[in-house]
Amino acid sequence: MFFPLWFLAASSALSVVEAGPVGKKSNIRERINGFYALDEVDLLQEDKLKNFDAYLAANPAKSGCTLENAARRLEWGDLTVSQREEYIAAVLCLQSKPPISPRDKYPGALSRYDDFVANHMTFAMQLHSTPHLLPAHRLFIHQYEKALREECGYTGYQPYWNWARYADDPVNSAIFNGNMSSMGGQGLPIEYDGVPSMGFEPPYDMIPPGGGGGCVTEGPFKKMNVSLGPIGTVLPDVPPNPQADGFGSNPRCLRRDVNKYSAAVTKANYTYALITENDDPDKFERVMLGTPENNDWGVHMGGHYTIGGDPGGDFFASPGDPMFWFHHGMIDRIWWIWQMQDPENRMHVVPGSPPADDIVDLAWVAPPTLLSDLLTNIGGNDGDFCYIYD
Ligand SMILES: *[C@@H]1O[C@H](CO)[C@@H](O)[C@H](O)[C@H]1NC(C)=O
Ligand SMILES: *[C@@H]1O[C@H](CO)[C@@H](O)[C@H](O)[C@H]1NC(C)=O
Ligand SMILES: *[C@@H]1O[C@H](CO)[C@@H](O)[C@H](O)[C@H]1NC(C)=O
Ligand SMILES: [Cu+2]
Repeated sequence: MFFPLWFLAASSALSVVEAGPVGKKSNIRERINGFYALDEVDLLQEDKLKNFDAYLAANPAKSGCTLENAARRLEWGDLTVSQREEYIAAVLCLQSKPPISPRDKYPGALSRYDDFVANHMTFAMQLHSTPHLLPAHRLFIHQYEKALREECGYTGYQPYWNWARYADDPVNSAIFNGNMSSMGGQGLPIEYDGVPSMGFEPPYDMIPPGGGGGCVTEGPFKKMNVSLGPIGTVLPDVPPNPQADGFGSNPRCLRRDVNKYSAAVTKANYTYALITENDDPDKFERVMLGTPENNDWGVHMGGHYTIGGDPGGDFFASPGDPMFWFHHGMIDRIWWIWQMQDPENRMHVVPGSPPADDIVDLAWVAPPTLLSDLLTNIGGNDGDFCYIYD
């Protein structure tokens, strides 16, 4: 099966900017980074936080979660090298623990890490449906973060990937440069045609190859076993899964095509326009997922194919690349900034207006949860959500 387009398959600056004196946020940035300037989306977030603060004062979370006591998910480039190493060690730990997903159905899930991949493959359609896309991924990331912390002793929170910081040269970034405190490098170069984008007009009908596509041979994940899938691979020569459903054991290397052409649509001006120009929730989601009529891939596809490869470019098995969580963290962050522009009206809406009793059920990853309780990061999920992006 070939699913080059995420949404079709689901059917449906570097000048230094003075960070304002907005609470701890700017202090944290100044303390640990001093390297990356805030971009227009960062500044929008800072500005809208004031709005959100006032909203929370009038509508406090029952759980007692506040902006002050919320966990802070940091951008990868704002972590210290030792914080990055701690995170990486936790991911490797999860990849070394035995799985809990049903053994008979998922023989290819070789680790606790793979449990999450198998889950995404199983629930791909519901995870990506409107209205589930944003809230269900929020829950999915949260459970992953929890597993890193509770099962592998990680003391931080899930980092996110502000695509814009690295979009000009992702291969040489703190995320993908391949050193031992990066999330692994570019794949070895292979010959392939790139990723076809059905429904788009030339030259946007193809994401050109980014110079990789083969095995990742540098960094902490060079020995990683990708086992589940492929189901919807975008690369040649990925060995087929022994089971038709993709759940058989198929150990192979992690492959990537870290891709600046795809990254070009994730620069800050695209994300800023997405957040500020789409008041209607349905339109916000649609523009995020890509609009063929405008030949715009959308930041969601842009980020996925900046990673590309196997399983990163596979609609079903994409969480098998450890960068998945960073990308969907950024998507979650964008949703939150969109909400903060008008919290009175946006903290309780989601694209597609689901019925009040709509349930998100991720089986072994999380207990069944009311979708309407997943719409706020401050006190949602019965109080279990209490985090912000910094
Ligand atoms: C890896 O590269 C990043 C970004 O250039 C750098 O900050 C970090 O110190 C490097 N880590 C190691 C272990 O060399
Ligand atoms: C990958 O899988 C092979 C075959 O199952 C196994 O021998 C090897 O130890 C695994 N490597 C890692 C890093 O888990
Ligand atoms: C973002 O900026 C680039 C030029 O740097 C421009 O080509 C592109 O159209 C802009 N995108 C949006 C959505 O404004
Ligand atoms: Cu997904």
